[in-house]
Amino acid sequence: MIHSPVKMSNASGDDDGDTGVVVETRTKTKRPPLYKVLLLNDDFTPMEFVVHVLERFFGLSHAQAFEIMLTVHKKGVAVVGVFAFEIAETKVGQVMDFARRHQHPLQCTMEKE
Ligand code: TYC
Repeated sequence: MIHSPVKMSNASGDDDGDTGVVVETRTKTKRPPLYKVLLLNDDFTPMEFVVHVLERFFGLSHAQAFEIMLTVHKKGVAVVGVFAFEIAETKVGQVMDFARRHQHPLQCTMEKE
């Protein structure tokens, strides 16, 4: 016997409940807010210490670190980097801790971009 490819309606109640309505969903992917990490100038922290901090905790080259240190020294403040909240928080903590352990008054803060 040959079966013909015909979709059969029936009255036997085996309907799958699919009404055929397609509901499209839009996935809203909000990027997480970013935070600027700022380094502040003071009159006491040695320049070499600041350069070391920038190399150590922000992965900057010596030249980049020196440049940012000089910007802070001349202008009072500079953005060192921009990160997600937890990363920024960790870096601020690492810098503050390191400065305190070496008895330097270096200040590092963060603010929402
Ligand atoms: N002003 C400091 C000095 O003359 C150097 C310095 C630079 C300190 C940057 C802090 O974030 C800073 N020794």
